[in-house]
Parts: sequence; structure tokens; C-alpha cells
Amino acid sequence: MTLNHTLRLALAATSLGFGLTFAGAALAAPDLVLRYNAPAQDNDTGWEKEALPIGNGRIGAMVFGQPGREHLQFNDITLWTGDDKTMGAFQPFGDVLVDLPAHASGVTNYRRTLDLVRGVHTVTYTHDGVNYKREAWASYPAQVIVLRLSADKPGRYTGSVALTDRHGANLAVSGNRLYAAGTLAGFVLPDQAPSTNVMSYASQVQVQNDGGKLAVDGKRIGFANANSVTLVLGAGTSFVMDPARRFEGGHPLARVTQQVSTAAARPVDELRVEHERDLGGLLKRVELDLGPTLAERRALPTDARLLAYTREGGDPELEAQYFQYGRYLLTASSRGSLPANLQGLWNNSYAPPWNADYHTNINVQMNYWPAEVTNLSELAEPFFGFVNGLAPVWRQQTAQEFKGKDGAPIRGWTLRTESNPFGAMGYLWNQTGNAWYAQHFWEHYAFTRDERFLRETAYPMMKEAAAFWQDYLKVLPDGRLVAPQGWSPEHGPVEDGVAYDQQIVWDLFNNTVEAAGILDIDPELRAELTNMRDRLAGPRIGSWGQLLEWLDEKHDPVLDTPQDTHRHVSHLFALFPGRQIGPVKTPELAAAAKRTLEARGDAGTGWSMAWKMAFWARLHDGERAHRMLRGVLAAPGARAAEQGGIFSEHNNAGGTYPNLLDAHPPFQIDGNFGATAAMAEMLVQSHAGEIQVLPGLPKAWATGSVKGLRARGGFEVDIVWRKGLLKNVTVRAPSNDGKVKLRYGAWVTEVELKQGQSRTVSASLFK
Ligand code: FUC
Repeated sequence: MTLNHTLRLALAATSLGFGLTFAGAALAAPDLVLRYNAPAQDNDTGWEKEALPIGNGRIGAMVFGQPGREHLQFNDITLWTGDDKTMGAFQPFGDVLVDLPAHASGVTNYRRTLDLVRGVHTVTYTHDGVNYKREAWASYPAQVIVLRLSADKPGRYTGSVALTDRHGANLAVSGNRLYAAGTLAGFVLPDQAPSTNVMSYASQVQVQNDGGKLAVDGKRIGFANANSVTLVLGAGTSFVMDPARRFEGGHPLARVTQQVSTAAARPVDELRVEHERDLGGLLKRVELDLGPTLAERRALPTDARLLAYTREGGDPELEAQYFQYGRYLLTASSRGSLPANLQGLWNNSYAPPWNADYHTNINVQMNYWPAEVTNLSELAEPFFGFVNGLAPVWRQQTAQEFKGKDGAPIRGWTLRTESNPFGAMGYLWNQTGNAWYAQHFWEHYAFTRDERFLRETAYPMMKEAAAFWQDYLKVLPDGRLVAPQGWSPEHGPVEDGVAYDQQIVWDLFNNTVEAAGILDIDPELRAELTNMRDRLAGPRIGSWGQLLEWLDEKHDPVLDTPQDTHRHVSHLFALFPGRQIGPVKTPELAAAAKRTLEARGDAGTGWSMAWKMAFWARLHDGERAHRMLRGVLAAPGARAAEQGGIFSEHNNAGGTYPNLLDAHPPFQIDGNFGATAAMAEMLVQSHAGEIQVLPGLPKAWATGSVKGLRARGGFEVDIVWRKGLLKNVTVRAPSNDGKVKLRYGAWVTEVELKQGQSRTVSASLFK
């Protein structure tokens, strides 16, 4: 058998595998396809709420699916205005427009889908007796976006393709390729300061016909009587994550040309199969079954299904789909380049909300909450590269603003609330941003047990963040240590010892001590950080049983009262994603956290509801966590009426758009990622030195299973439950030996595994 033959068989087996898993499986086969009976409106509203996202982690597109004119509004995650001093904004790149004038009317059987495992957007419809099909995907291996137009009768495609550019590039056509190449030098938005940005960029579309004819028609490529048409889109910029080169890595034209030429020379099915295999390798690691949905509900298109769920709940398959959507979105917006921004990598506006930037006080962190626990660990790497790459710029800005004790220079760096990919920062300082980022480095080790990463990447970063706080913490007269002049995000005064800062510094010191212990280095530093951790002013309970948000209880008409429903609940960091407070470890403080959450209420922005879902999961209240899921996975504002009042502006209208993207509002992707992570947290927790299974299982998920979640210690966990009770749990140790305590409610058991082994423990073995 030739190599080629073997490869083809292997590819055939892969697609067969998909068929078997999804068509052949009994009962609740995972329903991982978003479906719509109408195209997205081709305007700003349609872009935000209806169009569907594809992406390969670096380039991506919103797909609209109009029969008469397909529109791929595309982005490259690095196309930013601004520089290391000016914020700028994440930019739209351009559009690919495919006009099919004859299809503008008379279409029947219209259907638009997004398959969350294959990563393929499909449009099908019938026109004049012909069944048409369009497939679009963004390939990571090939680094291009492909749009394939096919039909069940020959010679029926007549239309044209145009490429647009949003920053005045030179457009050219040559042969069957459209070219755009330009620069952001001199491009200044009306309300933004000029910058030194000289980023260059290029995009290209190759148009290939099977049958019929191609002809250049002005700036478009026309096709007539083709059987099928394939478009290959490439795009890139000169951005490189290197302040020493002023982020300029050379013109992308040659690279983009090469990517498009290489991909266009390959059979399109081979590109698709390669893409599906690649993506499946990430997405199929986790399977989630929360129980079956009634057939009538399942048959609804996704937009109608979301409305039905908003009203009545009762759709566990939609909930599982929403969980997997978060994982899909991470693969699509966080691979091989910059980290996912406030909109992942999708943006059609010159001035997107908050510049679609990297917000440091919850948003970028929340984007990465699902990475480790949902078995997509490598997708956190763009975030680590971003932090390490920009640290030199952040160090300079930090040194200008902060001094250590007695005016001495301060070590390390920290962050303001807003930041861009060149190191510029804006808005108030978010002083513990450094320590919160450090948590992600630590967790990557905790979940993967990658000791080399700990030694070479995580520990040095954590140690530097700890050095900042060693230099900067202030001693109160009673000996307690406090973070000076901090802000509980974006709420109340700037002052010493706010709970958010205190808890995050505690987390940093605690993790750094543990890391040094594992690496068996820096004994004096370990002793010092242990001592400082224990002297930090700690969480305290206030007069109405709440966890205090500031060092001392406020006597204020709103702040620190049961009427304060502000969207940020930052002083519960210690509960999640921290591990200083928990119902077993610190029951009184956990009760205070609960009191606070009850007062804060269940409505909020998208991300606020997702965070609250995770808090309730950590409090082991699966019903309440599920109630939060009913709020975040709901038509935007469905919960708003529950919570009016003083702090209601923009605070209570969160939810989910028909395309299942999170509504802050407006569209902001953190809520998708946070909700996915919080759902995982309802099923397995591992922050307390043991793996706890089903700590927050709601009644709505009576019978189900999950496969492939990750737990700290380097484990993979599968869980099967029936009628609300654990049936069995399987633990695997893919990359290291390990011994771990398993907990189910009050019962525990222990397993010890060699690398590569797995053990299934039935519920009856827990004691
Ligand atoms: C934080 C939040 C806002 C919004 C913004 C992008 O500042 O307080 O609600 O999510 O980030």
C-alpha cells in the first residue's frame, strides 16, 4: 500500500468516526450543531447577534450566509492601531464578498449551521431546482480560511468575488487572485491620538473554479457557469511580540502569498479533513452529556431554542452545546498568536467597545478559565507569550509610577485596567493584575505537572510579581500587611487594604511558596513569603454577615450594604478562582461569601453572571449555580427586572445573543468562557488537594456523564452519574505518576496511578 493510500484510508476512517459517534450513538448523542433557518442580517446588528464565528486562533471571520451575497467579515488578531504609549484599538481587517445575483430571491429550504466539533460553517438552500451548499472553515494547519461553494447540478454558479480592505490598502487583481496590501502608518481614528504605529498587512483571496470560466471584472473576479467555486483567504500583519523590534517583524506579503498558494494547490477536501482532524484533536478531548432534550425542543432552530430555554429551561443538550461552544471559541481565538481579547478575535468596528482590548481586572483572566479544566491547556500559551513579551514595557511604566519602601526603586511590574498588545495601558491601576496573571502560570503547572514550564516560565514570573509585592506592601500599626491605595474593581474608593488586593496577593504568595517547594529552591524566599502571606490583612465578616469588600466596614448609603448590587464581586476572588476560602476549609467565611452573593443578586453583565455561577459551584450549591446558568444562557436582559435600583446601569442586562455569543451587553466574549469554566466547576473541583466529583450537580442534570475534564495533579477525569447520584469515576494519569484522594460528598477514596494508567472507581467504593 502506498503512503498516499494509507493516508487516504486514515482520513476516510476519521470522517467515518464522526459519523459513528454522532449518528450511531444511543440516546443523547451530543447535539453540537448551531442551526438557523435564516441568514444573518448583513448589518451591525446581524454581525453582533446573528452571524457565526469561525477562527483558527489567529485569523477568523463572521459568516452571514445571505444566499445572494455571502459575506466573510474577517480579522487578524494582531491588527491593532496604537503603540506602546497610545492605546489604539483592535481593528477590522476586510471582507470577502461573493455575489450570486440570481440567488437574491426565490430560495427555499434555507439552513445555516455551525458544527462545533468539525469547525465548519455550512449554508444549504434550494434555488431553481438546484441544491446549493457552502462550507467555510478556518484552518490552523493551513493558516487560511476556506469557502467552498458547491451544488448538486453542474454549471450553475455565476457570480463574482470581491475583497475589501478597511484601511485604504491598494487593491489589485492578477490571474485568479485578489490582493490587498497596506499599512496602518498615518491611520488615525477621529478621537484617538496619533501613534508611531507602522504596521503593514496583507490579505489575498485565490478563486478557483471547477468548470465554467473565470474572468477579471474591474476589481472583482467573476465566474460563470461553474460547477463549484473555492475561495482561499489568507491574511497577516507585520506584528511580532518583541518590544526590542518595536513589534515590527517584516512585511507579511511573502508569507501570506505562500500560505494562500500552498493551500490553494491542495485538494479542498484534503484541507477540510486536515482541519477537522486538527480541531477534533482538541475538541474531542471532552465529551459532556447532561441528559436528553425532548425531540420537539431539539428540533427548534438555535435562536428559537434559546428563547424557549429562556422561558422554561429544560434543555440539557443546549446547555452542553453552550459548554462546548466556549471550548470551540477558545480554539478559534487563542492559538499561535495573541491571546483572545474582549471579542475573542472578531470585530467589525474601527472603534469597538473598550477597544476590544485586554482588560486586566476580570476579562482576560476569565477568557482563560476554561483552558486548563476543559483540557485545552496549550491554548493558554498565547496568554503566557503576551505576558512575557510585554513585561519589559510594563516594567518601565511601573517604575515611573511606583516606588518601594522609602522611595527605593520597585522590582517587577504591574498593570492598569486597560492594555493593548504593544504594552500601552490606560485607566486606573489594577495593582494586583500582576499577581492575578501569575495565578494562570501557576495553574498551568498545577493542571499539567509540566515541571520544565514551572521552572523556566512560571516560577520566574511568579517570583517577579512577588518581588513587587515584597517591595510595595505596607505595614499597619497593628503589624498587618496591606496593599496600599488599591481599588476594588470598579467600585468604591481607592484606599489601603481592599479585600480584592489582599486576597490576590495571598494567592500569589501561597502559590509561589508551593512552587519553590516543588522546585526545591529559594528556601529563604519561601520562609519570607510564608511569613508575609500570614501577616496579610485577611478576609473579615461584617455587620450583616457579609464578606467585607474593604479593610473596614463602610458606613455609606450604598457601598457595603445589602442593597449594593454592583456587577463586580471582586472580594470573592478568594472563593473563585482563588482557594483561600471554601465551605470545608473556612465555613464561616464561606457563609459570609454566600451572604454577599445573595445580596449582590443574580442579574448582571454576562461575565458577572458567569463568575457568580462559578462562586455558587465553589459553594457546592448546584441549584443556585444552575439558576445562574439560566441567567447567562438567556435572552439578554431576561433577568434585569429582578434587579433595578441604584447600580443598575449596564449591570443587569447580560445574557446570550441568538448566535450564542455572550452579551455584556454589547457582545463581549468573556461570559462565554466564564460560563464554560463554571459548568466544569459544577462537575469537578480540584483546588483543595483532592479531586471532588459532582460538587455542584443540579437536579436539571439528573443523569449524565462527562469525559476528559482535567484536574490539578495532571489527571483526566471521567464521571458517570444516574438520578443525581455518582455511578463511577475514572481517573487517568496521562503524563505523570500520581496519587490522589477522590471525594464525593462526605465520602473519600484514594487512587494511585503510574503514568499512562487509568482506574475506574464505582460509587460503592467511596467510604
Ligand atoms: C470591566 C468591566 C466592564 C466591562 C469592561 C470591558 O471594566 O467592569 O463591565 O466588562 O471591563
